[in-house]
Amino acid sequence: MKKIFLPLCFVAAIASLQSCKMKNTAAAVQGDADSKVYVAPGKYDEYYNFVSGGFNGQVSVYGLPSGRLLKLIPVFSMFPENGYGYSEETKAMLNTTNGQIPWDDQHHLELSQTNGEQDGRWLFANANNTPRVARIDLSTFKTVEILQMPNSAGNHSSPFITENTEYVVAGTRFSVPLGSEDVPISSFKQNFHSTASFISVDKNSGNMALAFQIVLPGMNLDLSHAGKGPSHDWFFFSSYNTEQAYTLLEVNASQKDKDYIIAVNWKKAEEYAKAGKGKKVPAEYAHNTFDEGKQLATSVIEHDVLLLDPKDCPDMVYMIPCPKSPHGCDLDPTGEYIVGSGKLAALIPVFSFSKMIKAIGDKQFEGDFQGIPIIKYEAALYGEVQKPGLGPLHTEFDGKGNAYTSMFLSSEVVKWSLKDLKVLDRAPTYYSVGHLMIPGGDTKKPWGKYLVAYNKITKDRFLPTGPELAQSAQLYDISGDKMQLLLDFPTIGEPHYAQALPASLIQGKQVKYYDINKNGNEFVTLGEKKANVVRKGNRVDVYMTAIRSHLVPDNIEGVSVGDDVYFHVTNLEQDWDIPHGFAIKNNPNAELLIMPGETVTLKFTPQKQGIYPFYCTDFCSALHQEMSGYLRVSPKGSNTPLKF
Ligand code: K7E
Ligand code: RUQ
Ligand code: CUA
Repeated sequence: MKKIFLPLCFVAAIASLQSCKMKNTAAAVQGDADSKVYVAPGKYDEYYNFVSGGFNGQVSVYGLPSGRLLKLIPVFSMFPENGYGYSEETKAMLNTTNGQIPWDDQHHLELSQTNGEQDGRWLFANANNTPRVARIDLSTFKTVEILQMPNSAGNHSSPFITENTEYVVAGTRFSVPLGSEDVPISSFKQNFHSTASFISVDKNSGNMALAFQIVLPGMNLDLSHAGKGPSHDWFFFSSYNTEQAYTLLEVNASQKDKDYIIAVNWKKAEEYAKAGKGKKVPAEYAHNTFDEGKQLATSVIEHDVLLLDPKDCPDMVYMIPCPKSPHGCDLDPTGEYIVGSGKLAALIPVFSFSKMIKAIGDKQFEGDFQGIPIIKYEAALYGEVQKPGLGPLHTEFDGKGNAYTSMFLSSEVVKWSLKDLKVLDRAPTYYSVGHLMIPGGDTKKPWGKYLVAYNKITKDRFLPTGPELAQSAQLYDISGDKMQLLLDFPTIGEPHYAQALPASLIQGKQVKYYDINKNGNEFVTLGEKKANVVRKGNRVDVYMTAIRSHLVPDNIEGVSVGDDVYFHVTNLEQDWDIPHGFAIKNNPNAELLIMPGETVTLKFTPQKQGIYPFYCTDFCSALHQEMSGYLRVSPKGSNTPLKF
């Protein structure tokens, strides 16, 4: 969430709030905060913290409690550090039905779960702009799959998962016509739809497939979370703009006093899909997978999708009124309480799953929304948290009966009790917190201990770096009754949601290098003696090896202007942390970074004759500077013989 537009009086109130906060930024840290975040040299952090990159399209990984940056994982953006999106092997990962899209907006992350607990297998990430969902393998920290969503735009309510990772769910923030119909924008009500996509995840391989889409009225699905325990079969979305406005949204989409939480019985939907209640319709979308054996990404275009219409599928979708333009939609660890965070509301409504089920049984409805029954507010309401603060956005849980809600406008984290809905504590954030995160805080088993606030506005928190600043995150100790601010740390891009898990869940299964004997890349070179250069027409394949401290072959002649030269570089090292790099002068496809045992390909189509030096870009040994060579490019048609 980047910006919230508000009535002017609101804005003025907030402006004064924020400016007074700015003056006492240093006052908040007390006690033994320093020792609680100090991770001595050579020691490890306790948690991995995966943080969405927002408009940088990547995922960053920090250690907690130190706040140290451990890695950037490229997902929806090309990445110069390791050649993601530049190498021939990875280009297809960014493929869509509109060609390669090299930069997206990444908002939410979810770690895979078994029985509602983190299992450390995969991390799912959404692309908000061009609707996509990615899967990252946590043994390699590599993006291994990206699935595009048809019939969707603004893939915001995504990628939230069901309790056993049966499905990853993706909901549409910007309603659009199904397919690519040419209709007037003013026909929003009749022609525009939001969709909830249910992507099945294979238990063993993790491979995703778009199982079905539920077609909903035109409105904005914002966020979501799956049920757990008693609510296992259900999935909950927040919605706004149920006014169905399509212009001047900041005013027109905030007129009603309530929008809705949308409750979807996905088990029922699954049964309807199996029973043939859906309609298969044409829809083109890309499905990209990275085969870790072949070390190659391929992209397949799918051609249809199964749509489920609530009109044909009774008892599948219900709506619960929720004040006012709800953003976060969060379920507590027991699966009984559903917290809607009305970003313009002065209270936080908490709904009860068991009351909701009873209300459905007793038909306690107050009409319908384009055919979807609306449950009476009071019939599903457990209670309201009164005066929690201004601008509630997101809620996480500590597993000890407490909820923590971020307050964008009053810049604070508010702790409250699920039992009696009383506010227990508040801690200021610097400034304007968006998401917050407790390790495991949206699962059945939160790990508690820490909370991180990901703030939207940084201002004076760090040394100034011109107009563009890093984003500010803040770490709190939540083990006691009162929250204690421990640490500020800068983050990359604009973090939205984040996840964290104990390091022990994934630390032991990290791949350290690839076994060269299992390298299934079509262009692998198994040993320097096999290094080779092969010409077919104007395509030249260079089978090159890299090992400390030379590239083989290191002199290549017989290439002409306009040839497509493919450097297939195999890193022969069989040891942890000995990558080699590869770069050649004047190549717009940039560079490579090759992990031990891996083969990666760089394409180069020289446009001018001359001598082109190439070299290893990663300082790999005392003779790293010597790890270089020359390519001779002759004029077109010169017939210089191949020599290497
Ligand atoms: Cu609140 Cu995109 Cu999750 Cu940002 S959204 S804050
Ligand atoms: S070289 S160690 Cu360019 Cu000095 Cu790097
Ligand atoms: Cu290999 Cu430097």
